[in-house]
Amino acid sequence: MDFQSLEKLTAEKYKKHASRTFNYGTAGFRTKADDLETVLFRMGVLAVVRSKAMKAHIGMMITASHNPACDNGVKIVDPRGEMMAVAWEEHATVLANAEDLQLVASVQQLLQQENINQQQPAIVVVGRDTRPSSDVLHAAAVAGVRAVGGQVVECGVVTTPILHYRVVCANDGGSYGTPTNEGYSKKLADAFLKLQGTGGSQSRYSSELQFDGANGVGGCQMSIMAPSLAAALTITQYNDGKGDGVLNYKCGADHVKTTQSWPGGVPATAGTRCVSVDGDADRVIYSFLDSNGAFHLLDGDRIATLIAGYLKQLLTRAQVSLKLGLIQTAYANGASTQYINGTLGVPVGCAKTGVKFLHHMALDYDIGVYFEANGHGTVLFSDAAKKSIREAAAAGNSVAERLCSVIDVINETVGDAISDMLLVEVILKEQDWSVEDWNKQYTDLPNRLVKVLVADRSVISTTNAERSCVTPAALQPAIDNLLRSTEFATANARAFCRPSGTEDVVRVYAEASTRELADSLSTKVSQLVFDHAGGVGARPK
Ligand code: NG1
Ligand code: ZN
Repeated sequence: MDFQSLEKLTAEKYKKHASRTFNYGTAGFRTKADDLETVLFRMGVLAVVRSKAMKAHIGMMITASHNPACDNGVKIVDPRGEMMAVAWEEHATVLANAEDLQLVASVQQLLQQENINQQQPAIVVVGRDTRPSSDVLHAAAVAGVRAVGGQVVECGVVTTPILHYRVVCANDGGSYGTPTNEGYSKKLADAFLKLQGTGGSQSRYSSELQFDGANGVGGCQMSIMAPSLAAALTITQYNDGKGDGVLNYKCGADHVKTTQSWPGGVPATAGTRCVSVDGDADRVIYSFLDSNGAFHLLDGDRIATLIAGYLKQLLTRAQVSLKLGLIQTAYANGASTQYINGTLGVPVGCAKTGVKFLHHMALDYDIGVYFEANGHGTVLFSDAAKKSIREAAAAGNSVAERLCSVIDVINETVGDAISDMLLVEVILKEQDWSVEDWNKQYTDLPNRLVKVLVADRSVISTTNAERSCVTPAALQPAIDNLLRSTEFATANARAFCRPSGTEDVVRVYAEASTRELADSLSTKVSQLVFDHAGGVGARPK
């Protein structure tokens, strides 16, 4: 490798900002866009090194997902579509923080440490969202890749799931799908239309829906795909990014889920499904207003249970024996876990927050459904599972044939709002369910998710998939005490706290049988966190 160009660009164009430390967290680097140009340049370099190490195409997605429009970020995607291996997060952090004059030495050290063949060609697949800062950051990333002799495959402005899809297709010679944006749209739309057929005599299901694009790239992608879905789905788009609406502002999946309210910019039409995606379209949330105008949320837990229940039904009907399981996090509503175990009879596991942990646990099953409550999730099919389903289909089993199309409509490479939406629509139509019917399957426990500011969130450490605190030592006993008190002991109450991996806050989650109790529990646990873990500012009340 030749480092002249890297040295020159570092000295002249991509000088490091003084006095800022960057940390590659759960979602890569994510912060105010103004601070990120140098980081993106360096991540271009890192992606080249990772590509040489893996002898494969590596992905790079420039986005800050559901964060405000002024933020941005970057995630590196490994060859099979997973988040970059945890061991390399530290390498990314080291490169991002190296002094300008030390950068080349840091890269050389990494090459040596990982025993990388420098002659190995490197290819980086790059995508970006619609943020105002994404173009400049994209230019910096590409400059970084090229500075050390890497080749760039441009995806343009795409959703995060398209970028993951493109990385996977580029590495497997196209067997997962054609490695282009059009290839992605066509694969999903074809599978969807095949599953929906034409017409049908549904009395409860309606093919009409409202789509809230969060004023981001999900809106753009839906504009591309809606015409090809039109035979089976009447989509009216809002917050599609074409007007003057601001990205993620009072709309989109994160807003709807966290505020538990109807998205701005979407007409309040009773009984119509509203599908909200986040700023990079890897999360999806459904909601609707009933005839009294009351708001109802159908979140990731609800989507996961719908999908798991449906897959179980198909496997039984197809008489294909495969191990199906569902993975949630501690944030899953207790009522959904109860429903999965009790009513659906599907085994359920709990993973730490962060897609990579859910993904990993889902691999324990032949068919692993994983979803975060916030609407990020997908389904993974093992190679053996695909083989037995395909063999059954080839032998004339029509349910297995349907399962093959279900596999094709799913984006296994990462959580994908549009793919998940299409699958939900397939299931609702096949069950002939209205959105109210879907909502009736179980009743969510009222819950509250709040943030507590502390001086140093790393004083909190957790165990048991983040459901119990280990340190500060007195915190968990205090929470347990509270949960044992007469007020909460018989109220189906549950609460936990953990340091966020993406924001400088501690998150507190509480649920209980009534809204009042859930709110009161969340306040009381927040006060315990504040008192035991060095709260700053005003004590929660
Ligand atoms: P943190 O900030 O670690 O809670 C949030 C989400 C995660 C995940 C990541 C990545 C919640 C409670 N947490 O993580 O589920 O989506 O962001 O974007 O929703
Ligand atoms: Zn996202």
